[in-house]
Amino acid sequence: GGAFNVGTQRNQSPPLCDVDSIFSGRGRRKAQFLEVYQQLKKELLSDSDLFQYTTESRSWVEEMLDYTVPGGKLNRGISVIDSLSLLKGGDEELSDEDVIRACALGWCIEWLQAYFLVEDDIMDNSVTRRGQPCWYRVPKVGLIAINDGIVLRTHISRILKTHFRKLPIYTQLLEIFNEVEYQTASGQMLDLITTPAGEVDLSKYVLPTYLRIVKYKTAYYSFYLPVACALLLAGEKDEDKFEAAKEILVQMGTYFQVQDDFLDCYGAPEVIGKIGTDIEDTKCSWLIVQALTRADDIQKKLLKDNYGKADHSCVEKVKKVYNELQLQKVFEDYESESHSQLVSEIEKQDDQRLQAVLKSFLAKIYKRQK
Ligand code: GPP
Ligand code: MG
Ligand code: MG
Ligand code: MG
Repeated sequence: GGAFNVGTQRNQSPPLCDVDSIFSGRGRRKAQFLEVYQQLKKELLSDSDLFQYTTESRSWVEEMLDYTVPGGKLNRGISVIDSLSLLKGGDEELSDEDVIRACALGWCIEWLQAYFLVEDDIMDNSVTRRGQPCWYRVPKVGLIAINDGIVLRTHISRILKTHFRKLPIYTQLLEIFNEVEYQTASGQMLDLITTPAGEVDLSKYVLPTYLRIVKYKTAYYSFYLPVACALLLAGEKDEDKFEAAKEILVQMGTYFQVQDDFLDCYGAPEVIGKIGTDIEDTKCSWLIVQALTRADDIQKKLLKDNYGKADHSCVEKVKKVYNELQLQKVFEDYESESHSQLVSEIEKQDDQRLQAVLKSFLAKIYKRQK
């Protein structure tokens, strides 16, 4: 334990593009977080009793990690340390060990996310991710990406073992990562079986079905998991705290996936870093669910005939109906309604520190553009 310095090895910081943010608190935290990535990568790429690398395999894994793990917004990962700091009452209360452990757990969540995204992009036939071709679209990679995703998943257990094996929370951490992965894979299954290939049955696209899919495929791993990790690191033992946080975080995760679905159609690819595929993929997206509750018979027919087709002109016809139904406005209303509901739920919590954690998470995603 305590094997590496935090914040002192400035010369080893990975390059940061946003010079202004380096000098702000957030930038420092992000730089610190990225330093821990370099360390974890080094540990994973060292030979062990379990696997001896060749030069070639080591550089494959290194390239795969650099391509798939650190290039996102890092919201989920950084939330662990942000939440721990709020739970403990400020950065001054964090020991070097706290910081390293929170960052290592944050990276476990980012690894989990990388694994899900590598596999999800194959399943969704997506083109770009985080402003570059999806990993499976890199010519030398192709379907090797399936196994790379599995490798990413196995890294999580390696990191947990190296950094947490000796702590009393180790079993709980293993359990929570396993359970959340189970929930996410189940949600992904719902997402996929609601839209079997070659079939367009719009009658399935109703709000309760939608809410069930997104709760499982997105909310648990993206929102509950980071906060649950921080609660465990903070030594929280009260099961009710976890449950109270879970309820609100699952609601927040639902709001987040509604934003994702909105941005799939209305976001600028150069901002969101990916090209939307929900209409082509016949997804049970928030937009189609809303459209179907508002469309007249002509619009319904247009949706039925054009949803789920790869053809550009079909996609445009669907988007035209969305615009006629003013779904941008419907989304804006949902966004502010959902925000005030979340704030009022958060304020019902009697633990002030937990309130701060939840509010800070909400602030990170409210009105996000990417
Ligand atoms: C997001 O759905 C859901 C996931 C990334 C979970 C994937 C789970 C697996 C077990 C593979 P999405 O397809 O809307 O995300 P995006 O828009 O980023 O492709
Ligand atoms: Mg998907
Ligand atoms: Mg996808
Ligand atoms: Mg999406």
